Amino acid sequence: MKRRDVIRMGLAGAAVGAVGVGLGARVFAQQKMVLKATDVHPLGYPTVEAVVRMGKKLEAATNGRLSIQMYPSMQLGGEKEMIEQAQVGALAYARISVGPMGPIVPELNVFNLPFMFRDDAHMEKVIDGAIGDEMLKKLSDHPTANLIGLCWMNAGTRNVYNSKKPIEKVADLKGLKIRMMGNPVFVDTMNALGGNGVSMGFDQLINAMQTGVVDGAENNYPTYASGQHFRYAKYYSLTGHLMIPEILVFSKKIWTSLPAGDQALIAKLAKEAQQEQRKLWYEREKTALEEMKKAGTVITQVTNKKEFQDAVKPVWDKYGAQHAALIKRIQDVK
Ligand code: GTR
Repeated sequence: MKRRDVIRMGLAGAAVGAVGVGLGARVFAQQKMVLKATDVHPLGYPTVEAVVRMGKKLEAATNGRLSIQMYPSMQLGGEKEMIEQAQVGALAYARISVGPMGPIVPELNVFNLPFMFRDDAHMEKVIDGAIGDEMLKKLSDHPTANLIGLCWMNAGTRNVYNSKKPIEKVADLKGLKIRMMGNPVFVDTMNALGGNGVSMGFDQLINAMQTGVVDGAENNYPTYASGQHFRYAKYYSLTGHLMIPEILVFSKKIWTSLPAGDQALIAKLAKEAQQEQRKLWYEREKTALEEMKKAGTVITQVTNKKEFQDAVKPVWDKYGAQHAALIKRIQDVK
């Protein structure tokens, strides 16, 4: 068998698998390459749909040479696993929350502080502007993260839900075991609010709610509705404690094997996806809320938001102090 045929065979199975063999980008430029992408959410979810649409554009722009194969619904594991797979080049695109990226790139943790953004418009101005670009670059330039930050996506506001009771005030959280994303800032946030924050991957959450390992979790409407979490935790309270953008990352290992033209195309399409996902997001927030109501979710307003904001002050002291200048810049975005 000729060397070229061997390469072809490798590429047919998993394009990304061939990256490690140390061949020049010139050889690959001619070859078909299927870029694997993954997301914890199901097909049709705004983040998934945006990446699927991006794949179609990529395919059209390269006459089918580059395409994206989407693995939705945690088929490749939770977000921690997705990050690891992108880092080693086992997949190309991972659409993850900024949540689990905070421990890897410290500056990103500023987006993970409770009550950091005033509202969606504020968050969008930050991610669409200079700070958003700088943060993506920080990630891409990070010496050991091994990821390229491509773009941001909307993820609305996260609220607490549980199987026991409505949360109206901070004291109502006392004793409740609430699943938080794997990042100490979130566990500390829940603990500061008087609950018991339990760090856990998204892929373990349903089982944990079913078995009572946790009493609930916290998330935006679309995640709660798409994951049918109302089946396990019907009290959804508008605590609004976190507003965390999503991030689309790309494996640096695969990125560096691509010719500059392909890199530029992938980067451009990602920027377009950032805006496209936003439209899908607001539509899905509305339908998710309807699904929640139909499913009998008990939606509760908190009586005094400031009480919640005051309670998380220790989290700001612990995680925000070293990023005071960046925080000020974010707050100054009007
Ligand atoms: C969702 C987000 C996911 C994941 C999940 C979680 O809002 O879209 O990427 O981070 O939250 O709580 O783990």
